[in-house]
Amino acid sequence: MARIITVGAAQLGPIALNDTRAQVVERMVALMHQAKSCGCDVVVFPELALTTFFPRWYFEEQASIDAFFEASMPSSETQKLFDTARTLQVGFYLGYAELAQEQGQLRRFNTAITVDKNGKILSKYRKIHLPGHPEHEPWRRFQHLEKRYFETGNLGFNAFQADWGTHKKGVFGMAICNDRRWSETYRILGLQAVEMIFIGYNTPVHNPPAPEHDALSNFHNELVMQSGAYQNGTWVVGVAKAGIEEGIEQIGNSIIVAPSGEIVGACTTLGDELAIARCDLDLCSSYKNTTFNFARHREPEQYRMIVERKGAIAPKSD
Ligand code: CDT
Repeated sequence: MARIITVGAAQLGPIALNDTRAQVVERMVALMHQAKSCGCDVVVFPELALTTFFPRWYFEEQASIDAFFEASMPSSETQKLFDTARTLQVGFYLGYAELAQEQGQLRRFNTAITVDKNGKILSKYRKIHLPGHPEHEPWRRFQHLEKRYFETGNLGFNAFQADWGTHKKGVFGMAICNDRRWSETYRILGLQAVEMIFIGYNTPVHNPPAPEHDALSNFHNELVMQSGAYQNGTWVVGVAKAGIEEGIEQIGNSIIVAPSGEIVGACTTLGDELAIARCDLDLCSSYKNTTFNFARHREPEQYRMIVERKGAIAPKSD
């Protein structure tokens, strides 16, 4: 019996600086209702889905920064997402800025959670690859201050079991935005036999340090997720916060990628939109048991020796 998960890529259009959480949650709940009517088991929302992509702005006051963070999840403003999950029996992946209290210290992470059909948090991930720069760089048309506002995630890439219903059990993983450009993200999850990876993102079309990449931003978006899916025999669901947000153009191009590397579902607008696909998790084994049978064909000992011999880690630069 096939294990079919119907997944929704719940893309969001722009969120303005002064939009309230309640306004955004209403838009998300509308997408969840649409997802329910399409038979979805789970929907994937973008990275930092509850607010505008605030790392594009330099704020001096910590209080102004903290206004974008959630000190609890669910909070009074996000509780409606959890209630809707339970009522509709539709799970979700949600990206948000997390203000955590750990060992008596306030810590800030770019975080994602996966929530089951009963509104229970199944797993939490904190973004590991933080792009951008830590200091204000006034030459840029806009900033990318993730290295200033967040700490590197400290939870690792942990695949987890999720059971979305009869014949709907599988191994899932999460990543956030820039993580999708790194092969390690997929491979660490692939080594844990992941069958579907959820990824939310906010990607400006313009990359100030490398404007020559701008015209390739959709191509690169597809390239990394398609190759990550194929090379690890896993489904990948990548979802954007899209469109012109606070004057900055962000890519859409939310896609659902099969273990073959083929795109089987895609958003076509830059606004709130749901793309769906019926994903057979058993398709993963066709790749995991043949071309990408890790136990048979990977050569980790060789890789280790090559790295040790050549010192093959590139020096750090911007
Ligand atoms: N949010 C995030 O991680 N965005 C980065 C922009 C980097 S500039 C190419 C991304 O990798 O999409």
